[in-house]
Amino acid sequence: MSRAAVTEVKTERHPNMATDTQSRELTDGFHLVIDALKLNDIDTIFGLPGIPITDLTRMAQAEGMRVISFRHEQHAGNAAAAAGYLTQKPGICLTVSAPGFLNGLTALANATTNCFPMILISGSSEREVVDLQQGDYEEMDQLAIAKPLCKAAFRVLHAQDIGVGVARAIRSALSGRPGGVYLDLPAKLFAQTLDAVEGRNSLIKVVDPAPRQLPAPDSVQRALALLKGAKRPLIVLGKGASYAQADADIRALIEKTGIPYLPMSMAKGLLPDTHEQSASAARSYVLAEADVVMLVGARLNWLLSHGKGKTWGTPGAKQFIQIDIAPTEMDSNVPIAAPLVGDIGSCVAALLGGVGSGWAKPPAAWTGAINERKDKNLSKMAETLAKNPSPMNFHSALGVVREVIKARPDVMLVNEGANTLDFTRSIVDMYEPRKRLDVGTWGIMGIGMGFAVAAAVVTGKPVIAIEGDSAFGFSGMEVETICRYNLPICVVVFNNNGVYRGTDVNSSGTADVAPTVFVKGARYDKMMEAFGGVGVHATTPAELSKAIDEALASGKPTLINAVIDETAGTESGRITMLNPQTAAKK
Ligand code: ADP
Ligand code: TZD
Repeated sequence: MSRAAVTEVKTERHPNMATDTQSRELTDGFHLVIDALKLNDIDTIFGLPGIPITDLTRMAQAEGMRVISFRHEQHAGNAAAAAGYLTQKPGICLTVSAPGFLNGLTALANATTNCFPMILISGSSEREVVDLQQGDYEEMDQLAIAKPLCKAAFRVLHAQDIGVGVARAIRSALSGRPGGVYLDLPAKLFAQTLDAVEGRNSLIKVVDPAPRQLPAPDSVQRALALLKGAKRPLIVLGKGASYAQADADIRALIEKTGIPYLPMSMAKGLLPDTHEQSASAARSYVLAEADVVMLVGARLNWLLSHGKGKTWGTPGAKQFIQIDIAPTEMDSNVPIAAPLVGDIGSCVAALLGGVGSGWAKPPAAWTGAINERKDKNLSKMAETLAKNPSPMNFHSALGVVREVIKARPDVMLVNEGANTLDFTRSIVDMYEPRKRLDVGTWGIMGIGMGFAVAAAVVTGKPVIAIEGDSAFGFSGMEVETICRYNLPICVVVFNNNGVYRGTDVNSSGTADVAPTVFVKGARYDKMMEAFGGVGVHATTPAELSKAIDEALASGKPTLINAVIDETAGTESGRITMLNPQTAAKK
C-alpha cells in the first residue's frame, strides 16, 4: 500500500489529559487506483497524460508500474487491447476527459468487437457541472457515450469505491466473452482522502476473474457423434482459440482426430502453418466440400461469408459444431447442429476425453483430395515467390518476410493494409501461437503501431510490422513512441503511393490528385530517422532482407520504406466485391 500522506490529526483525549497529537496515515484516490490495479497483477498502463490524470501517470510510474505514453489515445487504446489479447489480463488505457476519452473510444469499441479484454480508464469533469451542462473544461457525459460501445461501463464517485470499480471492470472485461470496459473517474475522486487502513481494506483482489465454463456432457456427446459420422470433417480455428491459451489440447485434438483444419488469420501459428493437416492452401475447396465443420472460437461473420453462399457449397449440405463461450453466438447466421457452450480449454479437453485412442481418421478420399489441391497451390505459390520483378511487388517483398519468420518463429508479426494484409496472411507462415496481430473483425486501419508497441512491451520479443502505406499513416506518429522507449520494432511500409494502389487518376481535370493517391516516392524512412531510429530505403528483396536482418540483430527501432510496384494489387485487396458500384452512367 502506498502512502499518500501522513497527516497530523488532532484527537480529543480524556478530559483529564491534555489535547494530544497523533499521526494517522491517509491515502487518496490516486493511490487507491494504482493499488487496486497492482493488487490485481496489472503492471502496465498505456495512456496519454493531461488533466485530470497527469499525476496518476507519474505516481503509477513511481509506484513501479510501466507507463507507456503515446502521442494519440487511439494507439494507447489499441496497445491495451493487444496486451489484453496476449496476456489474458485486461490491458489498461488511461486518457483525459472528453476528447482524450473519445480518441480512446475507437480502440475500446474495436477491442469489444474482437473480444479482447481491455479497460479504458478516463478522467472526467465535475459531475455537478456536466449533468447541468454548465460548460466545464472538457465537459462530456462520457459514461453514457461509452455504454453502447463496450461490454460494461462504470463510474466511481467515492474513493472508498475504487476497489469495487476496478474489480468490476476487471471481471467484466475477462469473464465470459472478453471485451472492452469503460471506467469513468471524475477529477474530484483523485484527491479524495481516506484512512490508509480503510483504503487498503476497500480494495478487492479478484478471485478467478475468468471462471472456467464447463460444457454440458450431452452437448459434448452430440458434437462427438456428429464428428464421428463425418465423411469430410473440417475444424476452423479462430482468434478465440488462440486467446484461450489451450494450445497443447487444441493441437492434440487435431492430431488425434486427424481432421484437417483452417486457421483464421490470428489463429495462424496455433499449429505451425506448415502442419500436414493445415488446409489453408486448399481453403476454397474445404469450405465448399466439408460436410461437418467444427468452429473453435471463430464466428460465422463476414470473414467466413456468414456460413452460407457460394463459399460454403451446396446449401443445407453442411452441419456445424460451434465451440464458443457466448451462448447467443449460436445460430447467429446458420443453424448450429451441435452448440458447445463453454470455455475453449474445457470444451476441447472434454472432446479429447471422448476421442480416446481408437478414433478413426477421416477417409483418405477427403484428406487425399485436400493434399492434392494443397500441393498444386503451394507449388504455384513457390513459383510466384521465386520471381524477382522490378519494381518489387507484394510477393517478392513478402517472400523475404516469409523467410525471416521461418528463421525466427518467435518474432511477433503485426499486419495491416488491404493487399498488404491479404498477401501477408497467405504468404507468411506462422509457427507459434499468438504471434500474429492484425486488423481483426472490423478490418480496421490504425492498429499498427499500437499493437506493435504492446507486442514488444508485453512479450519482450522483436516485432515486425508489415504495413500498407495508407495503413501506416493512421498511427505513424507513434514511431516517436517506439524510439522513446527504444523498442525492438521493425516497421516495414509497403509503399505503393496510395490507398490500395497509387495509380488512380482524377477524372475531373482539376489539379487535385485522385482521393486514393498519396505523394509519390514518399520517404517514410525519414520519419524514423527524425527521432533517432534507423531508416532504410529498400527497392529490392535483397535490400529488404538485409535491413530486416539488421533490425532484428540490433533491436533498434527501424523503419524500412519498401518501394512496391504501384500497379500491383487490387482495390480493397480480396474484398473488392464489398465495394458498392454505381449503376448510373456518367
Ligand atoms: P476470428 O475472427 O478469428 O474468426 P472471432 O473474433 O470471430 O474469431 O471469434 C472469436 C470467438 O471466440 C468469439 O465468438 C468469442 O466469444 C469466442 N471466445 C473468446 N474467448 C473464448 C474462450 N476462452 N472460450 C470460448 N470462446 C471464446
Ligand atoms: N479507415 C479505417 C479506420 N479503416 C479502414 N479499413 C478504412 C478506413 C478503409 N481502408 C481499408 O479497408 S484498407 C485501407 C483503407 C483506407 C488502406 C489500404 O491501403 P494500404 O494497403 O496502402 O494500407 P495496400 O496494401 O496498398 O492495399
